[in-house]
Amino acid sequence: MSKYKWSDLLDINSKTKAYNSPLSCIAHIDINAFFAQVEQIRCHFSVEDPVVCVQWNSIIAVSYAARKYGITRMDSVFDAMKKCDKLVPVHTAVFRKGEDFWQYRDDCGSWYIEEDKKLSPENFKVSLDPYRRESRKVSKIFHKWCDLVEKGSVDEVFLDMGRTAFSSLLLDDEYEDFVAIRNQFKNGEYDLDDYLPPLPRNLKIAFRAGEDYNSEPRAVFQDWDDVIFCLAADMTFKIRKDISDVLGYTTSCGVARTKTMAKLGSNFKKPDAQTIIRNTNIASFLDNESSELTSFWSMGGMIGKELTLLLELPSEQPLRHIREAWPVSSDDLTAFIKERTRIKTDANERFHNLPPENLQQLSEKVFQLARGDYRIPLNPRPMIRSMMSNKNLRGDSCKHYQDCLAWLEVFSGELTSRVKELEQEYERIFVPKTMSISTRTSDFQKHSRSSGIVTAGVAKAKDFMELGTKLIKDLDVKYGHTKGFYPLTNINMVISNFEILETGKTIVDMFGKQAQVIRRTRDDFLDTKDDNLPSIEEKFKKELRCEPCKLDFDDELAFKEHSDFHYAMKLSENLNGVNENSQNLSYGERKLLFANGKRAAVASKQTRSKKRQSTGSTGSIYNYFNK
Ligand code: DCP
Ligand code: CA
Repeated sequence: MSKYKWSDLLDINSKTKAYNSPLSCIAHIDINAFFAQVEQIRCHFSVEDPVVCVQWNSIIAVSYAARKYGITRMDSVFDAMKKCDKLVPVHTAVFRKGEDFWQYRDDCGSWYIEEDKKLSPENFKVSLDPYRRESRKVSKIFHKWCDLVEKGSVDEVFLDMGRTAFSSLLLDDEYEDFVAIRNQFKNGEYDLDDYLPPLPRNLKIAFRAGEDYNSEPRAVFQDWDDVIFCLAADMTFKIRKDISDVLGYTTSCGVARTKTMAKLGSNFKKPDAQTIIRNTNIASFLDNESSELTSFWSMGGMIGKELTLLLELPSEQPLRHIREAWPVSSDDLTAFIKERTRIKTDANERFHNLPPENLQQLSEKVFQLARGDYRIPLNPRPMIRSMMSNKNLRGDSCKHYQDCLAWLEVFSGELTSRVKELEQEYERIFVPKTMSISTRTSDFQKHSRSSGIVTAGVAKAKDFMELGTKLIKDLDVKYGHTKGFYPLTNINMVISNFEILETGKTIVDMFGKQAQVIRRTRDDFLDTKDDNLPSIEEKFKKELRCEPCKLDFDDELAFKEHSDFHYAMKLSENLNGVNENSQNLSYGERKLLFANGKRAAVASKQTRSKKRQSTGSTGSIYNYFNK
């Protein structure tokens, strides 16, 4: 008998419940030596060429071929050239001062002898746009395969593998090992509180060589979680192959039950590898692979260091110590942390990153992290709050007002194209409402000015430049004549307070409650004459359509009544059963309920009993999804 229940399994088929299910399965995928791979592929070098991506004299990404020479990000390009005489340094794209577009200047860089090829930071600004573009291409592939993707950074994502694993196990016919459980599921011969059946004997599925972290080693397939990880690993392999086939990038991947464990997994073997940390191997992974509290993402900074000190964690197997010293609940750990904080405070030792009001929450987190059980949901659409274009200035590159304008030109160009990219990514219009310009003098005096952005429509580079000019003028008038203001050491432009407007007809609010979405089309804003703008009411009118019934409504009340009718019907079907032709089912519900063309009458909730249901019914599923 399995230790997991049917409800645990069904939970992974829900985007909102999956991360919390005992059968949760998360993948983390990170692109190897990202910027270096982008440059290697763009410039048609081979994987064996020791490419490094350079910003001025610094190396910001090291290809795995270059790592063989002991080159790291800490080396300057000159140090790296000493370590490897075949080194292939490639400089990032750059904006030239006074221009609002970026360019690659592939025959330039600080390592060239000719002065005019040196790309001085006084006259150029690095552009990371090419990497963001590649990142978006990779994102598209992730979204093609997976319905819940969280972008961790420019080159890493978390994927909730719940639905794909669920489908592989119960809906697809690809894996012949699972005919029995699939039939049990399709015929509704289970109750949500039942334990899952034992694993079939002699499973044909298998992990690829080296991908199952199994240092002890333990039996590979003990329960359904192992099966789910294996099916998910099959899928992440396909996703990674797709990325490599289409875009050429190699990636590393981790698969585990939580985001933090999956991230440790992807970091474990690089490049071009995947590591699966099954639930049974979590403790041995954490203890045998030198993991510390600070190894966890979000614990890497001062909080992790202060906690390590406060808890007096040993240098050997510190996480095992946490599990063994506080075996039962995080309450004991909280009490311990509180007591230690009191003693340390009395001794005048301060822990600035451990405020008392957060201790309970923090100790719960530590308790769970040490067990590989810190569960947090994936956030598919983090809300964009602001966007900055920044330039650290050297020497005399910004010694008067005109120089400031030349940099504002660069910032306006960069921010406009970033807003456009954001619009393409989210299929929404983003209108920033606030701008601020900040400056820093050589004696670290900071000044800034901000203002609302008033535009007739979509903000354009010209608007940013105009407002930026006004703001910098204010600063110049007030401080420009004071000693030490020029030359500036930093100047930046920040746009924020985005209004997000819908471009299409979809009614899905991508940002949930994080932002207010207003429904208009981009064309509305590109129209120069305000008289041409359709009113919001008119726009809403066009949206009053019931897709299942293919009916348009003229007024909102009638539309609402019609929607209420569907809602009532759905409730009724939930109680009394549904048939395949119902207009109240979503595509997903229909697919799930009537998979493979099998017609399934749904039993009513009232007749559902604790007992197994008879064949021919998938009542539990439907009721379950409608809870
Ligand atoms: N990056 C940077 N400066 C840093 C760290 C990173 O400019 N201090 C950029 C360059 C990297 C990209 O971010 O290519 C992704 O960072 P990673 O930490 O993921 O490093 P890499 O992808 O380069 O290497 P790895 O294969 O170890 O992930
Ligand atoms: Ca990376």
